[in-house]
Amino acid sequence: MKRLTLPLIGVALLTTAHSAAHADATRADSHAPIGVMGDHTHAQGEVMLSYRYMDMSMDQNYAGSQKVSTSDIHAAGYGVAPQSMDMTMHMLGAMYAPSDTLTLMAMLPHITNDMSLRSSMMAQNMMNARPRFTTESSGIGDVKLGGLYQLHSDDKNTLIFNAMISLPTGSIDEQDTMANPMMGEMHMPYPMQLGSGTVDLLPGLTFTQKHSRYSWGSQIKATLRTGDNDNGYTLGDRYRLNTWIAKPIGHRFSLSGRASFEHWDNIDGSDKQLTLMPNMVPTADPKLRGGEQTSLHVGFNYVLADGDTGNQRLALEWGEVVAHDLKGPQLGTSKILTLGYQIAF
Ligand SMILES: [Cu+2]
Repeated sequence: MKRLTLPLIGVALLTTAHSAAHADATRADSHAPIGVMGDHTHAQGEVMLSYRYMDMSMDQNYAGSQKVSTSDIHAAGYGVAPQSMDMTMHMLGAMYAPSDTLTLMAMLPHITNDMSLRSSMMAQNMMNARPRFTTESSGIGDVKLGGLYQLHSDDKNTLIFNAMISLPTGSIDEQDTMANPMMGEMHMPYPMQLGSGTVDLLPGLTFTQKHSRYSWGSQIKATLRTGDNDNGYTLGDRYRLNTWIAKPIGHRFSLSGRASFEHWDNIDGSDKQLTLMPNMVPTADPKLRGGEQTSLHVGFNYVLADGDTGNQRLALEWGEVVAHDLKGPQLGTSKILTLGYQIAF
């Protein structure tokens, strides 16, 4: 009995306090924090175009939740240890609503990966490895297409079914010069490839609730790979839970806080183009790719204009990963920055 009373009182209070709340598309927090995708649908006939810039940085290796140093990795017998990695992404998005309940969506990413690595003394002496080197890959990533279907919508609550797929448009044959420049360009390990190489299903559910003084939402999404790619492997499935709360300040601005939990499996099979041995560098080992991370984010949405020039928005979100549990040694993400511009008309 006691367990039920508290939430019931809570719900009753919120209902009375905010009974005047109603759906308002121009509210800054009517869109989720910019790091969340597929959180909202549009009214029939509406079009939205968006641009996002994302930066993910990694600068620490982990095995489980323990930090692992470069010398630990060299001591474990690896000739080369990744030091840091930076992934930047430019993403164009388009949304169109043929009806109030269905919004179609497409996303086109352009990805740049930069990795810094360090060779062990032994690799330097025995294999002419450069002490330090960087590798880079850049190009179009996997295009995502699909729809967002509104399962339920009232003045306050919205439930969306996310039905997207990811197409293998990103390259899985990226090459660069490795530790020994004499060997020329070589096929790069898994994290430096730009796409999955498989058709991936991206189902999800997004719930949002609006009150007059705040709003919150929660989204669960999966990335489910189908089949093997042309190089004979399948990236691990991913699962992500996002929960956020946002507070409007004035008519055009909202502040947000978000917590995200992500789990991803190891790679199935192994890349037949990869000549680097898994005991040379950890990134070449398909069994050292799985993991989990929890991140916390703060951000804002700002409605720039709402009128003849369309509903224009600017948004920024900055996040930090606070807990890692990685099959390792594996580089863990430390910081995530997302910047976005959206225009709807
Ligand atoms: Cu939109």
